[in-house]
Amino acid sequence: NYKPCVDQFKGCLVGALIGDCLGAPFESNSFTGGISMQRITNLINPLKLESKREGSKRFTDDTAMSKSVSYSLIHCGKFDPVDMADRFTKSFFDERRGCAGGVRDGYGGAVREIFSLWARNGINIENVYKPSINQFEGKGSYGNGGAMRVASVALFSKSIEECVENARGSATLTHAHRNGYNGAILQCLAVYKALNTELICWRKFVHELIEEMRKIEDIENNDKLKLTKEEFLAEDDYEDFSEEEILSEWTRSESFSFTKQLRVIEELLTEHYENGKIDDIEHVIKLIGRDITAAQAVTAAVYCFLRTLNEPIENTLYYTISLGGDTDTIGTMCMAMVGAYRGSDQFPKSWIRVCESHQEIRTLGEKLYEQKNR
Ligand code: R7I
Ligand code: MG
Ligand code: MG
Repeated sequence: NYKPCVDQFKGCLVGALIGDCLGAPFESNSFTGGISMQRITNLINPLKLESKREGSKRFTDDTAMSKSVSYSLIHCGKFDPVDMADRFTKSFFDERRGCAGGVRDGYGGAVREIFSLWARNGINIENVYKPSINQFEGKGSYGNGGAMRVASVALFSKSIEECVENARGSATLTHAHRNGYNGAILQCLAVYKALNTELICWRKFVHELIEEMRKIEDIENNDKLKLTKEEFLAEDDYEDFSEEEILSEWTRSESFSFTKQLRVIEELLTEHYENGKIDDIEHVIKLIGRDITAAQAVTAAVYCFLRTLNEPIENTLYYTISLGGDTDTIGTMCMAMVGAYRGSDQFPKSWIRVCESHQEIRTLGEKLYEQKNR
């Protein structure tokens, strides 16, 4: 029975911080192609960053909210929705007041409304989930915000079952759409497995995630989820749509499931590892995507992690950023997996040093380790 060490706990949170801080400058939300490797390595190769000031790369909402999740779990010793919501709200408004050096970048539009409602109405166990449930005509947000902040839930939880419950609960505070919280569950399970597997085999890793998500998404009992992507597309005329627009329709549809997208990941990885196919970023963008939905971003993070599993650790972030789109968030999720698997010692020192609050983040990893091993 494998027992992860403290460096993996630190690595998970430090990785998430690096992905956010170094991925953020590349974030784009328009339908543009990938980003060239040359541009990426020019800007963030470890040598280049050695000359930058310590802490000069600022984190965004991804890390701001992750910190609240970590502090809440450490303080309460369990997932407490009211305490967590309270920390999200305080951190959002404190930073807006300039307490931490000015406005924090990047919060989603819908999630800001939730903070305002919590601040106005007060937070208690009866009303804490109401704002998120009421969003988007009662459907809830399918943004990736529940998943982007879930890594420490994986460090904290002691079993798959605990991961599922805590990830669902913490994500639903702001993301009540099925894809919003199921994406957080998938991200949490991927980090949990990365942390607790001594030697990862990509095929086994994907298989196990498919089996877990099949149960969680309850595919067998939902007729819409039974539709394949091809069957879904056959129901309408998408002739004038670009491939990325078609993917957007699919990933926002009622027929989307993570289970199905994990099978797409499996196929892409087979092409890469077994058939020796040359990488085609545009192909990956068309099949998986990389936008602000949990549906696209979480699957992209899992794919990038497994695609670069045995390469130098820098390549994982370079590859992730090369997809373009929501680079800070896919970066933070993917690098949380890498860090949980390989430990914080594996990251280039200059990468850690340039990130804002890297000491504080490392300490949070240590505390979560101590809490689990007490
Ligand atoms: O998901 P969320 O916290 O945003 C996280 C992203 C990350 O990339 C961060 O780095 C940051 O850049 O933002 O915030 P939400 O506001 O819940 O969701 C993000 C956006 O997705 C919303 O502002 C909406 O534009 C869109 N969205 C939806 N649109 C239509 N219908 C989310 N859910 C829906 C929906 O159900
Ligand atoms: Mg962000
Ligand atoms: Mg983002």
